[in-house]
Amino acid sequence: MSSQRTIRRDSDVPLSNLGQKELLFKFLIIGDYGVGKTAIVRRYTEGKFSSNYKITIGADFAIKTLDWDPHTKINLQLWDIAGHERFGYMTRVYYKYALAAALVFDISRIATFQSVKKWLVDLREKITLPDGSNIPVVLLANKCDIEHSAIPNEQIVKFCKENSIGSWYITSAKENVNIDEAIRYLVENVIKTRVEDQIRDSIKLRDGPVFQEKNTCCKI
Ligand SMILES: Nc1nc2c(ncn2[C@@H]2O[C@H](COP(=O)(O)OP(=O)(O)OP(=O)(O)O)[C@@H](O)[C@H]2O)c(=O)[nH]1
Ligand SMILES: [Mg+2]
Repeated sequence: MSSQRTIRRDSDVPLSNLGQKELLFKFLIIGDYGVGKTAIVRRYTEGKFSSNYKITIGADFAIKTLDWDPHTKINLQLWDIAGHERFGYMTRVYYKYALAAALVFDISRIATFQSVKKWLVDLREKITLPDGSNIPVVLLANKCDIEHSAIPNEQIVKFCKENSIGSWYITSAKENVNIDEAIRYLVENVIKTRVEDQIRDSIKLRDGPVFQEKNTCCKI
């Protein structure tokens, strides 16, 4: 039996009568266990927070639709990846087709900041954009609402610079601090890259050789 499955990736679906584009973006939320990944996804997609800790097994995902501009609708898929090491062997499967990632640590647990590098290396080893470049990453220092012996901002800034992380935010899923802003940063980044790609492709097309259409037919 032969069947062909088309995988939709970051695709453009015209909404027929409105002349609108509908895009699908897959984003990853990664970082050590207990740092607040599920809480961030829940805050962003449902506007809710719970102080109960329920470990994520494998991965989970939630969708939020954004009316980005009058011509563009974005279906944002947030993949909430389990932080516990025992699920680590599965990450390659979950990372597939992701366009961006939020890397989270718990500002009150320094060990979770020390793990950020490991998560980043693992991510970049396993996924690149079709042109070979790294996917955009934002770093989130979560749980800023609780008492913490702070990791100095300079240390975080330095880490981002040394590891080509575009931006970082101090966040709280509990008190809804900077969650929307951080995700928005990633969406803007992905859109910017798409536009640059389109411009580059159109330049390539204009510079490329001109093929004359021939009257050919294909036999299979
Ligand atoms: N005070 C405070 N607690 C938070 C915040 N975000 C998450 N938590 C709490 O931290 C605990 C762990 O949060 P989760 O979102 O389940 O952590 P996770 O990163 O998804 O953990 P895994 O699924 O095991 O990888 C829960 O008890 C949350 O309520 C926050 O911003 N502030
Ligand atoms: Mg979780």
